[in-house]
Amino acid sequence: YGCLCTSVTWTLLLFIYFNFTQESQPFKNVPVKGDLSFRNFPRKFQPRFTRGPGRQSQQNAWAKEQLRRGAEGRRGADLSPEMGMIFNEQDQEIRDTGYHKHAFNVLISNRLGFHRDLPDTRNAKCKEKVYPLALPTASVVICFFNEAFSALLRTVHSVLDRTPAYLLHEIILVDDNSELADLKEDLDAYILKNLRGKVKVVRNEKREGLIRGRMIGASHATGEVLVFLDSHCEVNELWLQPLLSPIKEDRRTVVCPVIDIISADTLVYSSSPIVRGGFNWGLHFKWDPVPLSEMNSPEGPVAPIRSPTMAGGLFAMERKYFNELGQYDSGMDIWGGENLEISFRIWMCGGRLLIIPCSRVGHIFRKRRPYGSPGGQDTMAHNSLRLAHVWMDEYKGSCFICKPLTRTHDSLSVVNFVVNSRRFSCFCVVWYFKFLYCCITLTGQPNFEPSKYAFVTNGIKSTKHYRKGHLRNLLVDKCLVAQGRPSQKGGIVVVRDCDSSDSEQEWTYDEDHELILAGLLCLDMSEIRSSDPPRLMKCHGSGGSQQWTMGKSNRLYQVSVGQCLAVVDPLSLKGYVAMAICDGSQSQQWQLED
Ligand code: LR7
Ligand code: MN
Repeated sequence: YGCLCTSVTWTLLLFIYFNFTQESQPFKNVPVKGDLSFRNFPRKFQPRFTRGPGRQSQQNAWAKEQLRRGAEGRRGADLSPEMGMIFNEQDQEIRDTGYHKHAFNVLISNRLGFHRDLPDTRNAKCKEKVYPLALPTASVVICFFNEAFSALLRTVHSVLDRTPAYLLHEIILVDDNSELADLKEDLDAYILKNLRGKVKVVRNEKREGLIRGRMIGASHATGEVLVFLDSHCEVNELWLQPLLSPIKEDRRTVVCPVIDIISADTLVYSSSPIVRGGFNWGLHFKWDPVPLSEMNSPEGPVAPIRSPTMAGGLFAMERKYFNELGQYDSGMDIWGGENLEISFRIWMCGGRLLIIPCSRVGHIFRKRRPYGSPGGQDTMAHNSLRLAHVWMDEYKGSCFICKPLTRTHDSLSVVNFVVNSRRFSCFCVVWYFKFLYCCITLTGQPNFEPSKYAFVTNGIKSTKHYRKGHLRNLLVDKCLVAQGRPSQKGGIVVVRDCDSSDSEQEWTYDEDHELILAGLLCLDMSEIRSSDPPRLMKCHGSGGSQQWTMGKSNRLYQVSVGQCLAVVDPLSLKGYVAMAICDGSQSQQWQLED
């Protein structure tokens, strides 16, 4: 009797153990590198599964996916497209409000957590370089306004994970009076629990904008060098030493890392080409190719590059030099223009600005800025006007031709800043154009024709591998076509009777995972509302909203939406299609056939 009792108890215990642990810890048995398991993240960032019978299979699918990616480590370059998969309404909600508030895929950002591996995008020669051990210490200053919590924390942790402690004096977060409900409490709680003593938070009582925000951050800093970062960055391997070492050699050197690209739709981290900063007559920043004359250093591809301007968000500068040079123009509001202004000031007043190819930092490039200015003003125009009045001298006129509106602005408020800045002995703008931007034409005007600097980013399409054919839905046995003309931008797609002789029904599926109808437009998903149907849009070649994967069970999976293309109502003659949670049903099965 005793024996029976013991074995019943054991069976019961085992039963409870397996069921309970399997349910609450889906990744328990998954061997993964690093901390791939979501159990390590705050509850809020763990994937959510629907209750009920489908739960186990969702968890299994996730676990399998983790396993697949775990084998490679969670490297930013080869994230699985399934990373954005939508399982339920909560996922949908996180994704849609994320795009709305932050203009990038917050669902994937949350799933990535606060740490991840990144592909080492440096030139191989960088690994041979040695840097002095004794370098100035750094205060990293990160301003943020309504940033997504996971992106902000990944920025902070990437710095902590990849910076030698003895060089990292402090991290200062400047909260620019963010309005998001939980951000303040979440951040305070997280720092108290995990980052006490490592990260300082400074809070602005009113919205100041990133320019005054950085000045406030700098005023709290006590390290020798200020390093500014945006709040949605990830620093790469050995990023800081290459920045500090030229500053140590010459304190009037300001340095920028190469800004690698983190995709807003997929969070994939990829390498940027080596380019330098320029600008146009509208006083907008742009990238220029590096002229051959600047590339003849014996160090070759890893040598620092002189750059006329900086992008603005990511740079390092000796703290005392930042103060001596006059910090920023505190009359500039919210966003824009400060990067060109400080660039001109650095060069014209005896400093230099370098891009350091061996230092790499990724930045999430969003398609739009997710915030405005408090009064709705065009702060870029306001700030550019100040910049023109302070620095453009005889070239002011050229700027105002481009931006006639700004001419009417009151220029008195800049007088103080001019007087302050120009108390240094600074060169005039002609010097800057002639000796730095080196593009004075015969007429004496600086030459910024865009065509001269036209920059080829994409390879030639015709050399790509692709598949061609009709896209037949297996449930209704109809083909995906344009509702109107296939050349009509913004048009929706529907299913109609297949006609194999009709070239307007022909899709091309290329290496970039684009679906192109009749060789004209790409099938594209709106970032804001994934409940909108996909539309035909101009191909942009940067993945995300136009990236579709085919394969597994014939589904057409949209990477940035995390859903599958489905026929809405099989019985309706309208033939509408829409995105839906992938469920493997026949309405979601498509075949590309010749
Ligand atoms: O009112 C604000 N208060 C803030 O604290 C507005 C913004 N911010 C914060 C914001 O949360 C972010 O961390 O300031 C930082 C920069 O703002 P973004 O990310 O909206 O700017 P951006 O990346 O679109 O713009 C680029 O140009 C700006 C001009 O004012 C700044 O210099 C940004 O730092 C700069 N970003 C980069 O250089 C990254 C690479 C982009 C390129 C090319
Ligand atoms: Mn930014």
